[in-house]
Amino acid sequence: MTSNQKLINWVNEWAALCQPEKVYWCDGSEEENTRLLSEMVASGMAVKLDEKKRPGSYYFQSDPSDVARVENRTYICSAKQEDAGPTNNWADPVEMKATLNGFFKGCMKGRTMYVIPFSMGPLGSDIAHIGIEITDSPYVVVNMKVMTRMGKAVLDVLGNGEFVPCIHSVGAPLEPGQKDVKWPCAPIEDKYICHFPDTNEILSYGSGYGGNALLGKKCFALRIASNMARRQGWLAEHMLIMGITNPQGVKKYIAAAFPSACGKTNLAMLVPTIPGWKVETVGDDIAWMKFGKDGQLYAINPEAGFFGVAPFTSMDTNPNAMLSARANTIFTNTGLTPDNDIWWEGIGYDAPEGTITWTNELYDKASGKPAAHPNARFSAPAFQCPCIDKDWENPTGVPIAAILFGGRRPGTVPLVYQSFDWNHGVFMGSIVGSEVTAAAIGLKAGVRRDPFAMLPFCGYHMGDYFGHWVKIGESAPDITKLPKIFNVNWFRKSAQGKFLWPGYGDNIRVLQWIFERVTGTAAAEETAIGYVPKLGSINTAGLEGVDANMPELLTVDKNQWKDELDLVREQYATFGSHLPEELAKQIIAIEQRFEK
Ligand code: TSX
Ligand code: MN
Repeated sequence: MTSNQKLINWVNEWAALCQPEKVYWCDGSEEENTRLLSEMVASGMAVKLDEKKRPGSYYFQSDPSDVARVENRTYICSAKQEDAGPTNNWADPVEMKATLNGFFKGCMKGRTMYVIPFSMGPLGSDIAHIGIEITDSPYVVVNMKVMTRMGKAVLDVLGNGEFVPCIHSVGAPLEPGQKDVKWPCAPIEDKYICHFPDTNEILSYGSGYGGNALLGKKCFALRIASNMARRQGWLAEHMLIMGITNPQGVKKYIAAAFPSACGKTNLAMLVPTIPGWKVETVGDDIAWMKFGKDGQLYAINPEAGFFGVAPFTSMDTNPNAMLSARANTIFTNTGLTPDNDIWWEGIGYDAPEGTITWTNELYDKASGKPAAHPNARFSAPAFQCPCIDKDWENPTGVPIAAILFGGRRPGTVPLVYQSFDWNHGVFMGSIVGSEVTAAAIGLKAGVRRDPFAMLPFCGYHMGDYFGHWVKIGESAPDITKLPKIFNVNWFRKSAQGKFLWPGYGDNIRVLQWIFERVTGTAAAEETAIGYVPKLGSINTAGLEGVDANMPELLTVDKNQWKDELDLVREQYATFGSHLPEELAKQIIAIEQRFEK
């Protein structure tokens, strides 16, 4: 299927080490996909869902120990520890390779080694990159088919070119005659998710779940790509991309970064509540951005599907996600209904009698045990999204007019504000944080900082990453064409603990203000922290009771911000000499503006 000798040699070397029963090169065809899915149904790993209710769709339950990304087993193996920074686990690349060699030796015994050629980004796009994933998990193959452009066409584009080598094993060899389990994986202490930024390699052992196993996504498109982007002068970001069209038919694209549990996928597919406005989706998770010849920043979505959190996705909260997952979708760790459909908490209707939980028990609401794991997922093809943008596969990308940051902030942070300039916007990205409840993480409740929503995904020193953003501003071909930068907060609460903003589809009202700041017509008040909407400049027509909340939603309180800046100083101290002085200066500038 390929004459790429480097690729052939590499596959042969890994086959010799892993000792699979056979090696299979994936062609990416429908026939291949259906065959693998049927084999998994036959082996008991998958359940085919009802063909009428959920055509072409399948259900999986993972091992109860293998349900999410494992950050404490995730490593950046750069030559120097300092380059990984204080927020990543580091391991020496030579030592880690030796350790992994021990684990990978014979790890695919009794299994098939699948070779998956995939493209992150539209095939042949200047912004796209090719990877090859070797895996012993057919579940990974069918997920990569949804989440990436995969198969023979990728090898044709690759030719004798470069690829990012991605090696994955569930870490569960089979002895002759040994019966396989439903979801093979290794115990937590044997799991390793390792990135080698100096050689662009990814090695993942022991987990079959999500970002640990679908190596194109977080491992490649963020951790490795952030290193490539740093070297080559572009941006690999944890951002959704959406198009917004106003009633006059003018269209602007924005990119937006949020920490987890802020409703990023909901925003990417928002259904506007004000007449005449339209939102279209380019991507819901990752953006790769490069300057075009015209000096504009262009973004592509490197993915081809949505790997969305299922619980609390409903026809009310996100109809476009529900409709994306109406067919040809893989569901993992949701509940399963007796008529072979899926169910989860917050889907919008009661669980049918006889629903089975993700741990394969009869669902009993009274037990308090949920039917779906909180991190249960759907893998749905992006082209099935009713609001997918017509340019979502445009190899040139889409021009980005604005970049948004946000988080769950019950206090301090206004509904929306705009940065004074690029570096002030970089500062806004660097201080992103989100309220976490004590119950959710078993720690003290409070703001968890997640700069640029990249803390778990930046493949190098976070301080250097801030520096890269500063440099992007400096290297811009035309600074007047740089995206304008905003921070949004849908989650501000009253003293009584009530959300002040309706959120969801009404967020279009905030997007309208942002849109009109970009086009130059919306009114703003200059405050110490940035441009805040002038009272009355957010469109609240038709909303009841919100006008009364607007002053509080837009308040910038000097004392709250003093506390905030103290916390930012603490956070910045952890980056040591890697923190760009341009950012340290921003704190002082804000304090000075408060004193004016
Ligand atoms: O996704 C959310 N978005 C973004 C939507 C485009 N959520 C869910 C967050 C968890 C994934 C939100 N929750 C949003 C929001 O804008 N806002 C809120 C908070 C909220 C919750 C319920 C109400 C209002 C705000 N209910 C009523 O006002 C009746
Ligand atoms: Mn994400």
